[in-house]
Amino acid sequence: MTAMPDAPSAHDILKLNDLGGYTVPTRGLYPFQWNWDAAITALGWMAAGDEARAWREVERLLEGQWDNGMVPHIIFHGDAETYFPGPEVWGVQRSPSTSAISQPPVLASVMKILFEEGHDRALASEKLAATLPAVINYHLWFYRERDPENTGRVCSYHPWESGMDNSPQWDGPLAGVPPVDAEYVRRDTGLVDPSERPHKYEYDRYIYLVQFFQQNDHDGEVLYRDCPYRVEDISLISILHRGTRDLVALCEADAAGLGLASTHGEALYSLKQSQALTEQGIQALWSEELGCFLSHDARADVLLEHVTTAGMLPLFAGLPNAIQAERMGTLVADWLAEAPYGLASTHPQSTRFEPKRYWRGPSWLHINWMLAIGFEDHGLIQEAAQIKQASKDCIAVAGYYEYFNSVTGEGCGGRDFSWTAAMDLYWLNPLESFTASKAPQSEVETS
Ligand code: 9WN
Repeated sequence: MTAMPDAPSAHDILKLNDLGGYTVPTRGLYPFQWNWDAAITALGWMAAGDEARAWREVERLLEGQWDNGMVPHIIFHGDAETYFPGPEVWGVQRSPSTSAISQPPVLASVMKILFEEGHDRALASEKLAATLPAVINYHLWFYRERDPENTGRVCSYHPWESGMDNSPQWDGPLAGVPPVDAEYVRRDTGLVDPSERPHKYEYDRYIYLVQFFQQNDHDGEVLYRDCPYRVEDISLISILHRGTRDLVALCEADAAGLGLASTHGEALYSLKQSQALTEQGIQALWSEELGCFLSHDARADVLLEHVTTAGMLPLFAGLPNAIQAERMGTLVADWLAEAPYGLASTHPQSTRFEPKRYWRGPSWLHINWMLAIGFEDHGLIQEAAQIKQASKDCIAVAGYYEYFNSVTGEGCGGRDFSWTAAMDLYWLNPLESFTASKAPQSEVETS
């Protein structure tokens, strides 16, 4: 709940950003539907009392799914001049046009929540049955295409695929990517303060990769072999793992009476094998010295030694053992002491910490939500509560911005932002009408 007088409410923001079944993250800066934004925003629609609209968000996102199962990171449902790179730069020939990479698949975990907490049971069962097969294919695609060697650690081909675009984690691997050999005009820096955005150095390489995908016809085998950027991304691995656990649980509990476990038996078997691989493979990414998990540059075979919120996301997936979870818990107090409007995306003691530059230090509330769930799942209740309070403080100071300066609480990036509004509605300050109407009887057990 924001303290700003006359500011639009969180629900108003969702309505303002609604372009007809899909919600743009914010007007102008991001005029299309983004993958993990859409999932988080669906929670907001449900919490605002519009369950049908929440499921519609999911359906519209799945309109962008490729035949191979990938759900892209951007779905270009309409035209817009205010974003670069748009559909013509990605060059994907399908309708609706899309980008050619994905994003952290928090969708399955969100669908489990929509299903469990929605009180229109008939709607929940109908929509789950209609959308779940596509999401199963999406997860199968991730493991098949992005971990062909069965390491248990899927990789990403672009910093945008992590959703944490200019995180210090990617500095090393991005240095191995050549700059694009063409002129281009960015739109973002004309719309928000450039000191809150990535540098040209990074954009030159982001765009090189976009061209590289196109030049190689998006061929999975070629990209795995030749893409100059290939990173085992700890947040992607963790969010995928949690999502797979939630998918399997939804099918096996058969709470909707849809017989999903038998219809998708083979797929579930394969997903469970992938889960087992990740449970083993993740340990290669633990840093005993830093006390958190790390991403890994698969091309250079180097662990990326930066303490970031990404490195704590294995908690969300139930991947750390009890000792590792405790170690991560001990980081939180210091982290918040130096950057109280946390949790800062990069640890404030890092030499690369920049409190207002995008993923190099600001706080992002959907990440906080996943971390709070993760700490709570591991019995670290106090850490979860601290992260939740810090998130409330961000909104109280600045309102519904895209992200927040973790030292001052100042709002950064786009304003009237969908996922921040959604996190307020669903997690931080739910309306009484929503909490009173939850349907606890439908909860599905996750093992
Ligand atoms: C590139 C929409 C997206 C988020 C990402 C965030 C930012 C895009 C950009 O905006 O990325 O995908 O152009 O900066 O980093 O996490 O999904 O909100």
